[in-house]
Amino acid sequence: MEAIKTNKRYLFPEDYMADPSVHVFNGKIYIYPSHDIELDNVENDNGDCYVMEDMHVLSIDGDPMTGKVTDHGKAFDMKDVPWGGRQLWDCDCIEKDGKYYLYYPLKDKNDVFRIGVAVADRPEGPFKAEPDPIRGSYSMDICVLKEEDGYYLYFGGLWGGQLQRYRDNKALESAELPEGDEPSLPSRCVRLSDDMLQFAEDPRPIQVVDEDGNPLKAGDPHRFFEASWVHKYNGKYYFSYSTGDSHLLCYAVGDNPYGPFVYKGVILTPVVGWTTHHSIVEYEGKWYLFHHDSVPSGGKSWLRSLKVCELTYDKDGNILTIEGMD
Ligand code: FUB
Repeated sequence: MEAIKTNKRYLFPEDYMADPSVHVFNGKIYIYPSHDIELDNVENDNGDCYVMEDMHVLSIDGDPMTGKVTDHGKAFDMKDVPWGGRQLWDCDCIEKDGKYYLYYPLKDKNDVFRIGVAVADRPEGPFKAEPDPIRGSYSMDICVLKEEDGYYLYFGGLWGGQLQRYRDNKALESAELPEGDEPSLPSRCVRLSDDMLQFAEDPRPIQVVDEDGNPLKAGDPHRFFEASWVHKYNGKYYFSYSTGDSHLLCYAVGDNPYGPFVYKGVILTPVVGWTTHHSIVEYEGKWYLFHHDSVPSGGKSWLRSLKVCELTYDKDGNILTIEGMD
């Protein structure tokens, strides 16, 4: 695959942060990242090296490539979550009627990922946690899409993200991870209730399909693994995601929030570090890819740094693949 080299900026060299969920609120870019913690290496397939406990909100004055980055300080801490156990992973935030809703995945006291909501009056928080997780929630990696008819929450991730423990929104006796030619496991999408605090329906599977409408296979290096993100471009819905163990950011295009989404290509080739994770945002007529890598920590996968670069579409709406290693 041919990848273009782009000018990239490390956004916050002062600290290790990852998994940027980015939105424009009141004309300004706000970043909702995970907050990595230094620890002895416990890298494994369960993601035990990702032990984040709190999160800060960052904002950028103007152009994301050059504007001043402000750290608004700690906006949320898992110790304020009554049901919380460990591992505060990738959050997202959305505005409704002047309130800001932070959706976060956190393991409960039984080490099972659930999704919680915390509410603030300002985009930078502080966010106050609701007393219980969302009923029927599971797995991790959140993205929220605001549409005219409501709000749609995307979630799910394999391996340490625990998605393989569920089918049809019910917990299995034991995890089942498809392999080879079996259909890959899909991300989920669910419409939120009017008060933004619960699911308004059962989560639905988000299928990434090939040009013939067949779900990508479990053995396909381009299949969904984690890090769902959805944005709109020219009236189409772009579902993008990480492929996990093949270390790509890929995308697929559909006609509505639930898909199906037809696989289109690679957004970002592998970066330094095991994980890759992102968001895609338009700001003042230009498009940007926010992501992370582990270059500044010398390749430690659990100590990641936030980056941004411009993202380009061709005349047919295809995203040009970006080189991850530069
Ligand atoms: O940051 C912890 C996990 O690593 C995220 O939830 C995944 O998407 C990966 O970036």
